[in-house]
Amino acid sequence: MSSALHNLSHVHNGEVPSAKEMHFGIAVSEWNTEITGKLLTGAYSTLQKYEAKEKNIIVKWVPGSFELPLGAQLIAESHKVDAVICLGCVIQGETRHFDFICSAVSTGIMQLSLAYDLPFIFGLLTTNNMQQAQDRAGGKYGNKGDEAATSAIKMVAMQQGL
Ligand code: DLZ
Repeated sequence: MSSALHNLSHVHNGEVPSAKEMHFGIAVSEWNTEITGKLLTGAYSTLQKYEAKEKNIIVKWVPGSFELPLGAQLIAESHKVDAVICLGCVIQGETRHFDFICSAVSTGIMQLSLAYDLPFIFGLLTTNNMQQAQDRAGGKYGNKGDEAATSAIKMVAMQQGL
């Protein structure tokens, strides 16, 4: 979990390999765009920081986080990608909607990874309020998009190295 001790934008374990020859998809949710736009900026710029080419990064928007697994699957089926990064922000409300969305998205993304033998990365913020989301979307705890991008690069390198 991100905190004062774990900044999402810092690479904590090992070096990040070059992404020069890698292809990425990014599925991003329109809900809480104020946050998800920043996650997208973080993920995109981090991929570029590690040399991914713009032409090798495809971005597709979906209506809400619940649609991220299908959106990611459609990207994987229609484009040559080595990994798909899923970006969304679910904020706790008064109803149990939060629990159902978070559970469905996390299970859906994990199932995609195993079914496709491809890294589908969980770049979802699941927070109690907007402030916690802002803190993790380029705020004091870094950017979940950065973390998702470095995870994607590391997993592609790991898979290609086998
Ligand atoms: C309906 C809904 C609600 C209440 N909250 C969020 C949220 O905080 N974050 C998010 O990404 N999406 C939310 N949604 C929309 C659902 O993810 C989904 O798009 C709709 O239920 C339609 O399937």
